[in-house]
Amino acid sequence: MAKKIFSGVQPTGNLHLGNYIGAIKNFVDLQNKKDNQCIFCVVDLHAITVRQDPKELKNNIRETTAAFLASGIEPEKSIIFNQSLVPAHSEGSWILGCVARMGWLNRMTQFKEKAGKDKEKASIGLYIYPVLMAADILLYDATHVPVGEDQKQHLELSRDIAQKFNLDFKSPNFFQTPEPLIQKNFARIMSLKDGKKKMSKSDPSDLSRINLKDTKDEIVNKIKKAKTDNEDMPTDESKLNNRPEIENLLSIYSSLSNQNIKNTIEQFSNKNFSEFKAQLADIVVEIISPISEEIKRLEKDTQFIDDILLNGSQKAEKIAKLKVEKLKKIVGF
Ligand code: AQP
Repeated sequence: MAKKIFSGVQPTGNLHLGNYIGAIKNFVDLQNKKDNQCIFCVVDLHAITVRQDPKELKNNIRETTAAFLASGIEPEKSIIFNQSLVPAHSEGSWILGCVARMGWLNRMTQFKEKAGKDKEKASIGLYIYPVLMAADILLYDATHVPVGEDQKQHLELSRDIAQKFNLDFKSPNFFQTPEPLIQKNFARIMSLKDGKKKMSKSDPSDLSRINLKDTKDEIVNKIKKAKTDNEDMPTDESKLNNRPEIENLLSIYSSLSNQNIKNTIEQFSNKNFSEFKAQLADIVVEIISPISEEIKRLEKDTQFIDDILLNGSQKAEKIAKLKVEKLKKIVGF
């Protein structure tokens, strides 16, 4: 069945291997499946829920777009745009915010993690982030949303909002209830320094992640320094228990070589860690370096990137504006 796909990435800098494996790589596969209609959004409205330097934000919007293109997302096949160019997202979000319940938002673990102990000082935007995400998805009648596991809870909230709206306004089927598309095995790539923490843009240690713009030497060095333990390479999956760092490195290798973790374990079971790490570095360099070089090349042509975004936003606007107009009519405006 044809799928309508919507997903987004925040232009918050330091795009990393977790974003690639958990999201962008999957976007490319979905785009290349027959009949899928894909919309990939640089979610800049989401980015400002935490303080951004305006100049850096502009660069990061272009960098994220360049990463999409360099990874294989094609503007001829998919709609690529940045969220702030389509006002319907903000308008829709306000209306949906009047449908969502405080109790639902209070359960969102990402807000708790990002706001930390001092949640009184967090922005309201950070708190209502999932409502904007619901608008992003629902305005395009997306049927499927590829996300990393960390976003699953937000997607469930989008479904709740859609259902409550349809019920409250007696408009059955006005909003689709979108399904998450979460990769089974490699949904969460972990920090290279701590296998219990996800690889993240905001980790203060650059050694915790492989950035999509890292050079070959940086990649090799980071993998060399990645945390392991004193035990041997595992010989089967049961030996991965309580070895999150090893599981993570094996997952990265498996994902990039398109094989399951069982095969990777078999491939390296009689090798030592330095041999495994050398081959892991090779495959990361092989996949990431061309992307990295292409991002750097594309970023220099700011006009080209801006044109792609403007073009994409015109296509997106056509769809989202129509839906918001219907939405306004239903609520009585
Ligand atoms: N470590 C990860 N493993 C797998 N998928 C990941 N994603 C993010 N980190 C991992 C997925 O990438 C997509 C885009 O993420 P985002 O940029 O919108 O925001 P994020 O999840 O907040 O990214 P970070 O790196 O975790 O940023 P900070 O440090 O600011 O919190 C999403 O589909 C996400 O699931």
